[in-house]
Amino acid sequence: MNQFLMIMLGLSLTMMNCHSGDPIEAILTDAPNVPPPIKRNYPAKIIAHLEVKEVTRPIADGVDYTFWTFGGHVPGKFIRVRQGDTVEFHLQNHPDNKMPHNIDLHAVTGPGGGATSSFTAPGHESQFTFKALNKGLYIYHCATAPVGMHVANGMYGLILVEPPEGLPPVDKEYYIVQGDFYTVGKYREKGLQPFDMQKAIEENATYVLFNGSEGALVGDKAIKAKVGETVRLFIGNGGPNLISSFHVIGEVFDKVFTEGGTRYQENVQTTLVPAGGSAIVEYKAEIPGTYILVDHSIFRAFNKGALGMMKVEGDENKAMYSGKEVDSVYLADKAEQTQAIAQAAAASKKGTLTKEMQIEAGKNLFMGTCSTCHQNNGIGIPGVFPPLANSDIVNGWDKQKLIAAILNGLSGPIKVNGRDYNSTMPPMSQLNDDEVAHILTFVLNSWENKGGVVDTEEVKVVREATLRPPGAAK
Ligand code: HEC
Ligand SMILES: [Cu+2]
Repeated sequence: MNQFLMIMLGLSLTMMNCHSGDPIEAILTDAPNVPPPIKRNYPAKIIAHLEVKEVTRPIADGVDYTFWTFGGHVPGKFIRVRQGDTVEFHLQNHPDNKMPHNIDLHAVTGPGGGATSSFTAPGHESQFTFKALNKGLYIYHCATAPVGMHVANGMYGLILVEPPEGLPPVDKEYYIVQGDFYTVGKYREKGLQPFDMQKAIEENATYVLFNGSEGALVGDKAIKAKVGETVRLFIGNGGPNLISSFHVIGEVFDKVFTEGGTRYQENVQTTLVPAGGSAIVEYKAEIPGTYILVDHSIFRAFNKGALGMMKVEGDENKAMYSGKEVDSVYLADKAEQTQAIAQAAAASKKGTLTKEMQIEAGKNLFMGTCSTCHQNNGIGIPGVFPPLANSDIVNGWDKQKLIAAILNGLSGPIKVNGRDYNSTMPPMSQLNDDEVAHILTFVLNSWENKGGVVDTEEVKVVREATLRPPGAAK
């Protein structure tokens, strides 16, 4: 063989091993959206541009937080490549940012997963290239000191390295990442909340959230599917601290690619997603309704925000699920509830809160908090839970005493409307000052009670002036 032919052969072999065609600009998406499946049957050169932006946006209704993000949102943009692709990565640090940042992609084999090559000051751009050697679903995150703080501020996202043959087709794919957040103020305490380093060190999360804000996957932002469709969730956990027990109430996962790896487990109820790890979850939507996504470390779902929704539309299947009895207050009306509460929170921040808004928010808070004992209509259960409707206590006690009863609980003998009770109402000081004010305003204006308004300041004063029993929230 002559030399020329040898060279030609060598060249074409290199081309085959490496990649063919022009470089492709990666399609990146914001959660819960996922870039389209890769249809290529050859490895390519991929160019990815990811811009770090430090942004202030709501973490909960009426509560703002300054997030550091890969692309403007938490989680960062979803990156989808094919095993064998060569990725030319551009990390851009927006000139308005205050901090230097970098990126560690768990899909990268190489020092720091790219972090050592991507340290970028504000107004600069770094570039490095890696080959996607291993298939799987990987977290990426910032690894600039203090690393914990960068991660706690929302600097993480997912990169999927598809197997060469692609993933089996499904009808719907979604992108969800859990993260824990640490604010100086309590859960839902309004205003711009700074990061709390001490709470982060103690792993005492104020918020545990899907996709970076309470309600990111609730109401009309719920993920959707139709009866009969197959659903694939790309789940990540950015941490920085907590492990997720990811569960969808009312679904069994047909397949879980545990830890985002190659093998799947079948028929799983709850899957562990490590901090800095992932899982791919697949199931078929079979019964219409609203399904609640939670971290099954359940206080996180009810008291820290780790709650999302999937809405399934389509025909009932009575053989599989009768669809009768249960309904009540469980969680199904969370969407409506959040809306009224959000409205009141926003208005109170602007100083435009009205009694009507308080009553509406208070009603929604009452349902699910107080109604479990005092019943939806406030009449209680004779001999067990006293009535709030037309109650001589509600109408006789002053506001301070009512507020104190909610914050600190009540026990011992009490006569309500001529009937004796001697039981215990637990302290509900986990409710914030707004919430207590709304609930009491609702109670005072319902069921023939005397009317009136309780405002946040009055609750605050009582909270400061009275003692919580041991074990109650502050
Ligand atoms: C776990 C059950 C339970 C929950 C939840 C509960 N209560 Fe009570 N509540 C009681 C009991 C029991 C008493 C009577 C306590 C006693 O015997 O001393 C009571 C008493 C009261 C009273 C004084 C008596 C009356 O009937 O007027 C008020 C006011 C009241 N609760 C309001 C509330 C409000 C508002 C909420 C929601 C924030 C709430 N409660 C949640 C069990 C509960
Ligand atoms: Cu950073």
